[in-house]
Amino acid sequence: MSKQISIILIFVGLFCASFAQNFDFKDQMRADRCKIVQNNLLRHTDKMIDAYEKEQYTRSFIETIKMSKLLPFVNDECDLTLSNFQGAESLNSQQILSQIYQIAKKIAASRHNTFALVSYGRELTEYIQVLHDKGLDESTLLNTQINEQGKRESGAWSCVICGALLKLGLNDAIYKKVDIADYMTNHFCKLFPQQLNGTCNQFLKIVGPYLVEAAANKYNSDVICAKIGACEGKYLQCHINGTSNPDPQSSQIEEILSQFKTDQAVFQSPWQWIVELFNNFANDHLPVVDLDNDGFSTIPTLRGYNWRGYDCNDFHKDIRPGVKTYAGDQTIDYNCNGIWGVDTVSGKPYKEVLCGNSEQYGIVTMGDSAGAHFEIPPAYLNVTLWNEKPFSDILTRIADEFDLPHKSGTTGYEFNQPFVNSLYKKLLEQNRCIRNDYQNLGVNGAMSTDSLKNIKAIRRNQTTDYPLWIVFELIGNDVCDPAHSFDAMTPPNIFREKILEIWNYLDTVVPAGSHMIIWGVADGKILYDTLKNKLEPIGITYPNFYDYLNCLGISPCWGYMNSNATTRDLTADWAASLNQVYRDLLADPTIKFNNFDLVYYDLPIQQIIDMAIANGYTAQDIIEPVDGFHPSQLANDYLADIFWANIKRDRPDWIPLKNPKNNLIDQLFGSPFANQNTAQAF
Ligand SMILES: [Ca+2]
Ligand SMILES: [Ca+2]
Ligand SMILES: [Ca+2]
Repeated sequence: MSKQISIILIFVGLFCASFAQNFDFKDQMRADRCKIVQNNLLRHTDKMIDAYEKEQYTRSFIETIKMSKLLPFVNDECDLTLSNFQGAESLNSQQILSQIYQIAKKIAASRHNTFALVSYGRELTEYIQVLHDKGLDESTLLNTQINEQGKRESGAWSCVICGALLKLGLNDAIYKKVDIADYMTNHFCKLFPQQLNGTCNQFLKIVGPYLVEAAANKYNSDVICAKIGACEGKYLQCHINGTSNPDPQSSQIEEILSQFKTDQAVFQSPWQWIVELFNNFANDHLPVVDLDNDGFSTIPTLRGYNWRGYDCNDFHKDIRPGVKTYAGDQTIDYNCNGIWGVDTVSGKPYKEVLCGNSEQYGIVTMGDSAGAHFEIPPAYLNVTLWNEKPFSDILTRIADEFDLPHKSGTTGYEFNQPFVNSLYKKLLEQNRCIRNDYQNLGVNGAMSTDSLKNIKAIRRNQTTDYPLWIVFELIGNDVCDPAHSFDAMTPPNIFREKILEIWNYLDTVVPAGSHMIIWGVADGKILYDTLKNKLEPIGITYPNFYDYLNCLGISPCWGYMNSNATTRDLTADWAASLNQVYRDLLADPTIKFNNFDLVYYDLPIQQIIDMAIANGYTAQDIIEPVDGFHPSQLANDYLADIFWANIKRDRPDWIPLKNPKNNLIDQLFGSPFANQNTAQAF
């Protein structure tokens, strides 16, 4: 038996011991919950053993942490928290500590290391303390090289994040009128949530002296990032401070760099821990906390109910949003719409009395970051707007992949927030019975060639569930990603093939009578025209910002976010050729699906701008200010109105009739438009 398996068994033993200790639960429900957790854990342990045998230690360790971290009630009821690792210490087992140390070392050696370090920095710091107490040397933990693959993939990101954060840090120090050394010691880590402090301090211990020295020598952020190794090779040519404000000669950078390299003892890429903040960790885009495995969750983030309707019973897979029929519906809210029980007057179930013959559609969004509503908060980048904790919500933001599906124009449900309006809201206004029936499958960076996998995360049963409105949108990545060259854009014939593949798959999973609304690929020329003379929140012009991201090779849309007019025009032509594929498909009488029909629209950017101006806003207000690319909150608001009006005009039969019982439902079960938390049907 390998050491790794032994440690897993020890963990399992500890977990089981904690179950044993808590076995005197008075509440049977709690015991049931713990049992489910235990089963999940055992299932998970099998996966872990498997992973260990394949030597994928780090992922499985992170998953274990996730598993124990992300079951909120478990912390109280089953005592399955990470403190069990600390329990290992109380057993006084040098062997266990040594194993934790080994695993931690492997985490440090992998490209996933910094995700673990950042997200669980506090715990890891505790481990390090324990290791230290046990006479083990923490420096070995830190003195591990990031593997080559990780470096290659993240080189540009480490450079931009270093550049941006350092520019911000230096701006902030100047703004606060504090000495840079004092700033790094006393302010920098406090900008982040407390959970990150341990990691941040560890990190500063390593790079802090270099930052202070560099700042004292009045190097700008580009030079400092080169000096500490965050920017290397070709990325040394990219300057966030713009070409009009040239950095010291590159030979000087090289000299500094070579000096740094001889000093450098620890991290190869010290900014790696922040780089990883931006990597998606939920690769399958399914809820992380989902005990009954029905695809719906009880927590908002990590693909939970910010993305898909709230699971009103996470211990029963047949109880979830969207279900049409279920035996025993008189006593159970089996479809989580908040409506259940029996009408005492008629003696019939409320489901029948209030929702009976009404027309019901769930809504699902399929596509990219625009559908998921990507946003980097502008306040992150403007030090004059910083409060004591400008990044206080960064963990939540990360846990939602920097998306705001709960505020999107398709599945948004936080109706009490400014400019939150959605097609889900429109459907809900027609019929309260669809409450909670939404799914947002948007994935940042998605394009036609990789979307089938994302879309398989849909949870719909063709026989037991209501039909869907499907918003199908891939508005940019096929002409934007990934290699910043026309050669990397999706050719129309491949686009056609991939779209058909996705639609054919959907025909096998969506209930009959569903409808699909297609948004075309954006003509993004308008972005540059609108923003060319404006300042990006970090304090440089958009053309400078675009050139910087293009230089690094990480622009979200090289073709449109480009100071070269010919490149922008050719990109728009390419987008038009892909939209022609949609038109041809819809015009072809041989392309038919059994379970849904389709309608296509160009993305109405000009119409959104016209609406913004008519309402006293500017064209700039419809674009996310930080990335200068995505539709803003205001644009999401208008998109919902525009597409609802389009469907009403062109496909009036798709609009469900207004349920005459809406007011009665609001009286009996509460209005979805009245409560703070409108996701939960309680
Ligand atoms: Ca569930
Ligand atoms: Ca459920
Ligand atoms: Ca119900």
